[in-house]
Amino acid sequence: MADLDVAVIGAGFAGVYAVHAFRSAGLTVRAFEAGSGIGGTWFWNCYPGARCDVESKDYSYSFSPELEQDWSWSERYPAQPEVLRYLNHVAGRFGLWPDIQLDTRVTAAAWDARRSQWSVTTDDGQQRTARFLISAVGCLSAYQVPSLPGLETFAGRWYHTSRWPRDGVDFTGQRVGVIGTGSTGIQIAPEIAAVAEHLYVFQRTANFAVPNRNAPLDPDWERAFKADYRSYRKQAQESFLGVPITGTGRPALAEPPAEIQRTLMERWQAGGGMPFLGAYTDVLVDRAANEIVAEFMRDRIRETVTDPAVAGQLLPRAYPVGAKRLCQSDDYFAMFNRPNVTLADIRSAPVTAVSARGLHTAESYYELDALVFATGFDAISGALNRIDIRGAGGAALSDAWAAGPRTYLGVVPAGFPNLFVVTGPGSPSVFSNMVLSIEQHVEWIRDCVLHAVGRGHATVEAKPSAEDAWMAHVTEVAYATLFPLADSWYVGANIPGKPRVFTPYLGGVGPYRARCDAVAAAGYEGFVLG
Ligand code: NA7
Repeated sequence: MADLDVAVIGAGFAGVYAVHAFRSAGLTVRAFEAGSGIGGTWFWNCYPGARCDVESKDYSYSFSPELEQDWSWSERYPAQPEVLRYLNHVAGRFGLWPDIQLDTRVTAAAWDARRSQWSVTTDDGQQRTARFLISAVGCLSAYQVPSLPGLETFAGRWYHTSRWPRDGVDFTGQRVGVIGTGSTGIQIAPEIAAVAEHLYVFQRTANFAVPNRNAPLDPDWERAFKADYRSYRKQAQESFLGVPITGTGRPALAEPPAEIQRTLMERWQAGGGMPFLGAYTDVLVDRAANEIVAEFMRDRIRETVTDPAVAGQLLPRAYPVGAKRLCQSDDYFAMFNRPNVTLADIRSAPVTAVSARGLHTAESYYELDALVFATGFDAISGALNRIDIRGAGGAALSDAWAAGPRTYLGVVPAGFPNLFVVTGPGSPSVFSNMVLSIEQHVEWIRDCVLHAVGRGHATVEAKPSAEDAWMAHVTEVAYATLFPLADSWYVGANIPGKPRVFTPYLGGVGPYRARCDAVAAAGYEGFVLG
């Protein structure tokens, strides 16, 4: 008899909801969380300026109408501390703490075929057994620091944004370098510029960013919105991104140029990436349409940044807009008008070394007191690959995923019985409102487990043929778009040596949910229940 029905790895949005969902279904469950608090990515990424790029009304659980009504978000886009407060509120409100074990990292998990259970090892030396194992490790949790020669000799302090000191860092009067200009770099740089003596932004790839137009939420708006929250959530579930967006429904290439400019400007003024990119139907599938939107955005940089040479370096040209995660910021480009900010192009003059007092590039030397890595993550598969997971016959998950991560239906890797991956490779995950996709996955996994247990089955396995067919479908959909053209973390291009495979599912949240439901309704087609 296993210690637990369900063991959950991680206690971010996915792990917290999994504890609630399985416990409410009458199963014993325990989440093991490496952090000293819950929140996952929202726990670790506590750097200044950290903010969600999905609106708070969407980036919140929908499973409880009462929670939805009681909780009030203070801003349109929630800042990291507020997201963390929300998750702690949820854990308290639903009494989840007894089933969440903090400060405990899962280091290994092995399938015991004889007993049909997982044996889960944690870094406190304990071993637990569970009938089902659920990965809730998140898509962006395995952070990466580039290996720069001489970094160990640096006399100042260096930080990765995803392991930010919880007491904060005072950069007052310091010369600070930030490496990385993705979503994180773009959020943290203006915060540092506001206090540092000088900020050097080391840019390898110029990025697109739309304004947030973040603002406090008006209580009257909130009251009116909440009166119909249920039907809004339903629209979200059926939508493409997990957020209801109203586009024009027309291709840009069929629109008069002046009309395109008017539409884009209207959406630019309103703020937010999804409505902006979703204005026209062809922007993410047609190079020419994409270029119209890209040029509109370059014009906004040209008119914001006063030094034309700096503006020129900031113009993104390396990839189609949207093919990397679209950044959102109200103040990033204007920051370059400050006298204490310097942009350094490390594409043309790469970093060669770090020494005691600063950073060397092929062209210059920058004296620094502190260095900040906003260099991202070994995304989607990195966190799971760092755990020694052994499935049927002792096969390692990291071997099964050596040519790229794979699952059937975005949730179950073939060869790993009773292992479910929340927002796994092959699911909409990072191309959707994550909270909504997490809820959909957790509920689907719960129902699958209850179906198996209720019929006396000990195991749920994905057929290898079903996994092959699903991943072929994921690839086919992706290659009908412009997404694979960018060297992004979506394809693993940010991690040296990682196989270039596009694994998020671009078929849309609504159609994906319908597919998952159809598989369940057909008695879990593509799975073997043993
Ligand atoms: P990202 O989006 O992966 O951005 C990382 C940034 O760091 C990006 O500008 C990279 O340049 C740069 N980078 C990475 N490695 C290096 C090295 N070795 N040298 C120089 N520059 C480097 O991570 P974020 O944390 O900003 O955002 C991750 C997600 O979190 C985001 O998409 C949202 O969904 C939330 P590159 O573009 O690769 O040339």
